[in-house]
Amino acid sequence: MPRARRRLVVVSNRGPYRVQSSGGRRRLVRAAGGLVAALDPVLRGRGGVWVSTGDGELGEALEEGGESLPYEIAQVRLPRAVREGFYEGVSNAMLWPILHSMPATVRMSGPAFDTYESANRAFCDALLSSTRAGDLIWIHDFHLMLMPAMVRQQRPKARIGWFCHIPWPSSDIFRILPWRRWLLEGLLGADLLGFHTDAYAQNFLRCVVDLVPDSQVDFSRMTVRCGRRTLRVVVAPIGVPLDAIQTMAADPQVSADMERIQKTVDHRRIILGVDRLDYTKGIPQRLLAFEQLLRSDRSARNRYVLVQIMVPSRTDVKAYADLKTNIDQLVGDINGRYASAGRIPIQYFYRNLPPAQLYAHYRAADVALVTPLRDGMNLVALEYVACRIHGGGVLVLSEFAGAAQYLQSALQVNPYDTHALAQSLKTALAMPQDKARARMNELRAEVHKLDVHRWADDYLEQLER
Ligand code: GDG
Repeated sequence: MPRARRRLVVVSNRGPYRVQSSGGRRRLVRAAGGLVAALDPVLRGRGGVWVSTGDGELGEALEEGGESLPYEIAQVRLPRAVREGFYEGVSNAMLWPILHSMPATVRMSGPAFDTYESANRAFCDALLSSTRAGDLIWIHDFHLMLMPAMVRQQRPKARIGWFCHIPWPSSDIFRILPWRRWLLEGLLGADLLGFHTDAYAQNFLRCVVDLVPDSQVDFSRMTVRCGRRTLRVVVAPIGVPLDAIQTMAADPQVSADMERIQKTVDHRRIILGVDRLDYTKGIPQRLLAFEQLLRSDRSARNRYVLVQIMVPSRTDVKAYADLKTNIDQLVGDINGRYASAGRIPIQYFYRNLPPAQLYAHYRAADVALVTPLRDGMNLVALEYVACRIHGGGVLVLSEFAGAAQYLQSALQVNPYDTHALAQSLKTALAMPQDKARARMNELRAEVHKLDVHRWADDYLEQLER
């Protein structure tokens, strides 16, 4: 008889839903971003608990009835000063740029690291009080790197996994962090550490060799021995919920929306960008490449439109506010110079669209332009492919996204090279239908392999083993 499955406990900084109140009614809205997009379907399918920060409002809304979730929610309340230091001061201002190999954007603040530790401790306490021995604990992302060792100390026999949703840099870059060793030792409390690509996993192992002297690393087995414990490092590329996306994309309402979108842009061919507003996503680079296309070919403005969907993100952080201003100016400038009566070259949304509308855009787009300067995986690239249920469409993909390792049939580009990016865009737009279809079929086979449920099942199976 198969063993009963252990209960799954997911831990992440951001929770899956926030509560939106309007007209005296409360509604759950799913949080934007790749981590939630990946894990919500997993917990919906398998049940369990999600531990995250929150102010208790979500719990109240669920108790009130009306809406329900097929899994439990446990929330960690952080005092404001801790939350700011941990989230903005350390996670966003230091860890995010270092792990994305962009050290020039780092803002160091010494004392804030105390708040990172306090926050990890608060997560650990909440986890221990809302779970029992025997649960499978799966901690996510760079906000919670100290937590595996903290949990290990309290529950020596627990099964603890950690997954890195973003890239892992070379040891030369990682060592810029003053608390580098402390962070690594925090992670070494886990049993299984997951990364999207082999390069990230190898970088991590190299960091351990260089910075944690009393550990033993085996690169070919991908194990680290520390004291009497051995932990494993695995390459586990995340995917998307393929069946659910395809079903939704085929919905008649989505088809109607797709036609409406095409009509709104006067049946120009659509180039699509979808991102959380972030300086890692290469949004200005994309706009400049589109501008170059408009400049080099006078008829382009009558034939093509760039639809850019941008979800607000980290709006309190200065680097993000500055980026927003920069993008607004670029869009305004390009539209001002290249618009003709009734035809605006860039259609720009700065808001979170409902999934059905997002999928209608993926279906309407002739080209998806995914140009991150660096990105752990990039789910937008996978979602575009998943939505192409009738085939066709061209994916232009940055070679610096983790997804590029797996989506070899995309048109791969270096987003720093504006000229090359503009050339790839031209190639994508000029690609003969049969060639585009053949490439898209290959991409669809890859995205099929990267299904998010399989990703979670494989990872959790290895964690339980
Ligand atoms: C991190 C890593 C890694 C975007 N606009 C709307 C919307 N979105 C959704 C997309 C997609 C998600 O947000 C973005 O995911 P990404 O993977 O592209 O990027 P990050 O948020 O940076 O995610 C990344 C990921 O974690 C998973 O491990 O791939 O590398 O940085 O799902 O669809 N969703 C809705 N409306 C929008 O307007 N509903």
